[in-house]
Amino acid sequence: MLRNVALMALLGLASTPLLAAECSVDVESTDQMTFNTQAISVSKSCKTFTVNLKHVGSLPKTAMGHNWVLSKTADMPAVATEGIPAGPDASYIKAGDERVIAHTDLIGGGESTSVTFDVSKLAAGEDYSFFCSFPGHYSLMKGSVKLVD
Ligand SMILES: [Cu+2]
Repeated sequence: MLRNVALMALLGLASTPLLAAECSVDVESTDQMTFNTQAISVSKSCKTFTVNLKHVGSLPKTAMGHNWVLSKTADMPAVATEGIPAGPDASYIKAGDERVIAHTDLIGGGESTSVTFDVSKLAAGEDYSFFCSFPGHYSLMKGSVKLVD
């Protein structure tokens, strides 16, 4: 009996962070102009999805700033290029750019930020990407975002 209670408690502890993790992801970015992931799966069962972005490097955001931007893959080059004139204070995102589904602020070494978006903004069968819109970064800093069951 005691053993069962202990086992249940253990299972309860183990399952709580797992469930919580399903609707969020931790992404790290570096001084080497990389993200530590190339693919993010978003479960259809999530109402909202949160991306926690951390810059694990030490370079300032003026030299090696990073953000996390979500758009359709086909829109990525234009969103990144047209975002450059907006500058770092606008996170290199053109004001009112409706192709941007979600984005974080631009951060530098040692900083963290996050963004939460409605999963209903993603359509099944559409091709989405995440990327960094800091000038010149999206050629290396990008990956796929997939809506999954
Ligand atoms: Cu970057």
